[in-house]
Amino acid sequence: MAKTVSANGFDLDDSGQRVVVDPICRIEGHLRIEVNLDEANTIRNAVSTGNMWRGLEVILKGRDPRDAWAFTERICGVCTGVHALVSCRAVEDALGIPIPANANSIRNLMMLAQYTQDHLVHFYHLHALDWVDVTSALQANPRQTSALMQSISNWPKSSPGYFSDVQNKLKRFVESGQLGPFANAYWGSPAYKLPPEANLMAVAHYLEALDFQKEIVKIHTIFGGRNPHPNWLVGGMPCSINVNDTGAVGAVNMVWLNQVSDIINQAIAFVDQVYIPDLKAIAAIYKGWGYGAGLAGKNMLAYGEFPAYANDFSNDSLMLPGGAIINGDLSTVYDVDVRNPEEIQEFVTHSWYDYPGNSDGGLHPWDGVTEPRFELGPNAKGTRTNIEALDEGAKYSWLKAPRWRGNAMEVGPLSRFVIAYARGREDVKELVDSTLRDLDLPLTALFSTLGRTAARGLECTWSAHKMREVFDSMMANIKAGDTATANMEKWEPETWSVDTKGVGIGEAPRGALGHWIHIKDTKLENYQAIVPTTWNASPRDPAGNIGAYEAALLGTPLANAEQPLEILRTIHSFDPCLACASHVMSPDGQELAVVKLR
Ligand code: NFE
Repeated sequence: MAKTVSANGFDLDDSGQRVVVDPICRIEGHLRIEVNLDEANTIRNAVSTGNMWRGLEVILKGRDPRDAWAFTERICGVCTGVHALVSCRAVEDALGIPIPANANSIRNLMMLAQYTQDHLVHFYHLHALDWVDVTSALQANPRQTSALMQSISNWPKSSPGYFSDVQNKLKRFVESGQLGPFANAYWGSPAYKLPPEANLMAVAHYLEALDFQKEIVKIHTIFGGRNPHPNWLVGGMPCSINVNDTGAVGAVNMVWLNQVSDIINQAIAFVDQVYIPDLKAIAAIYKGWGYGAGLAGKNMLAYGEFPAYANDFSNDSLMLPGGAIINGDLSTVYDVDVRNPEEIQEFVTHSWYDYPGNSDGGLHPWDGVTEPRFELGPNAKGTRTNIEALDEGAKYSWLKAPRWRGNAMEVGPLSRFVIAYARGREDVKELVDSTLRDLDLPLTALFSTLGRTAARGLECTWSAHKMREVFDSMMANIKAGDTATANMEKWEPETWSVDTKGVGIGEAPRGALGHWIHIKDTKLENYQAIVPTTWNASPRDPAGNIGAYEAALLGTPLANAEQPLEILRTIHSFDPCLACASHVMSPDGQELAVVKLR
């Protein structure tokens, strides 16, 4: 192939050295990235491959639609609950079931808690080590780390003694030879730029965040009984509210509600006093590293989330609006109709699936087909069980290629914030503009790896504060005498249409999420989910558009081709979840690749 231009305008050149990173660690699921480097070690071609098969659609066929949430929720333990939520929405849409106001508030609270916890975990535990060299923290002066911390935040854990203790803990880790979560990274890469003191500060917060994140998800346990995988209900939420219950009934009472309120306060404090100051400190040092735009600022998609009013998914109701931006024109935000067969389609020309008649055409998810067919292309290198290089001219991923009106799209916190910004949402504009002002950066700086990372942090503080708003408004409703949490009017299948379709959409932490269902004779006839990582990690489509990961890697120079840290930075900025995007295993249970841990 050598030099070519993708249909969406990216220069590609596959003539140079091929570098394979497989598996990409510190993500959920299994992802392989292959790139070609030019002589200056700059990425000129990129190939994103989900190397597990997604079988869930097949498992759901013939089941009771009221149970679907419990199956789909188990797609993933990270974005736990989001698949259950959109599954309930899909069934409610198909059967015409409205939910009560309290159920809407509880769903919003659970999703906001999910965003807050997920973004926190992503920043500290999945992404920070792309910027923070843990080994350098051993050289830090704890006194100077303390001074640094106190200059950016009034978080109480900031004394020299505290940072000295953290450093000693880290030393013991290293001396024991059991680095645990800090094993297998590209330590010492010249791409790391933080001074040792900032590295020590970040390590301390890595450990604090590890401890704190479990508090946030107690909101799930209070309203949904457990985490991961809390309980949901078609028609509402499965918890009753009784502020006067002494515990005898097992309803959510004032004790539990007060605990939710306390957790919200703690989350706001941690995010605003630890996460955001860390994010800004790290961004200030790396802001010259402006790579990783890809589709950001060009083609971005969001369905929108957090209906302020129950059963109203219009942009007037959604706290984060939906829409699509095409070709970088931020002055026009298109409405997205997920029911229109011309808008959202999935293609499998470069995916390990077959469509009827080997068609290269796209299928709307209501008509979606999931027939696996694994084969390596003629230019692949290696064997089926030890793939050295894939052939991106042929089938090369277990992910289908979703497209909006034929366009590859980026989804996620950055897309949500850019669309909210372009739609003139003042709360989002204020957060974005003040952060860019603090960092002395233009709006276009958002369209980058660091912009993606920053947007996730800003959305985390937005979510923590939104929890307070939603909780207070729910309490006002309860105090006014409305305690309903479920609508069981259409629970019995005899009340359902014989043949009906529905769609549930929303925004998972990683981006736009949709479940499309077809119910026939009270059973699931077809079920298709298109998840955020399928959009972002998508392979090429028959028209030749490359996906968001592939586009974002192009043009990035590697400081050292043996330590491709920069690939991790950009891929991690999307917070990949291949468990959501594609799952189970090869259709015949065969090993698909021999992998090296990095
Ligand atoms: Ni498994 Fe998920 C989120 C969903 S990702 S993490 O967020 O849906 O593709």
